[in-house]
Amino acid sequence: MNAWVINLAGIAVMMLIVWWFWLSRPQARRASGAGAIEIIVDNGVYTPARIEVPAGKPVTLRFVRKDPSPCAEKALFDELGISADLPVGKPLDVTVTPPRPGEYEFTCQMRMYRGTLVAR
Ligand SMILES: [Cu+2]
Repeated sequence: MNAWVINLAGIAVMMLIVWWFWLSRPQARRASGAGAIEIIVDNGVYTPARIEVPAGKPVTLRFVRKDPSPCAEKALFDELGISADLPVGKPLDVTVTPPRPGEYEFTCQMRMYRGTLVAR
C-alpha cells in the first residue's frame, strides 16, 4: 500500500468515529406512562440514546450496564445534579425529574457514552 491509500483509510476511520460518537442521532424513544425505561449500556452507546419524557414529572430510567470497562461505570446528568454508579449486569433504577421542557444530556464520566432526555 502506498502512503496515499493509508492516509485515505485513516481519514475514513476518523470520520466514522466522529459520526459514531457525535453525529449519529438514534431514534427517540418516548416514555410510555408507567414503568421504567430500560437503557442498555454497551459498546460505547446508550440504547436508546434519545428519550422523550414529560417535563416536570419523575421518570425512572433503568440502566442495564453490559460493558464492564471503567468507561461505562457512571451515568451523569450534569444539569440535574445526578451521578449514578452502574453495576455490571445488574439493572439500576435512576429516577430523574426534568424541571422544564428542554434537552438534558446524560453521559459517562468521560463523555464517550452520550444520551439525551428530551422533556416536553
Ligand atoms: Cu466513558
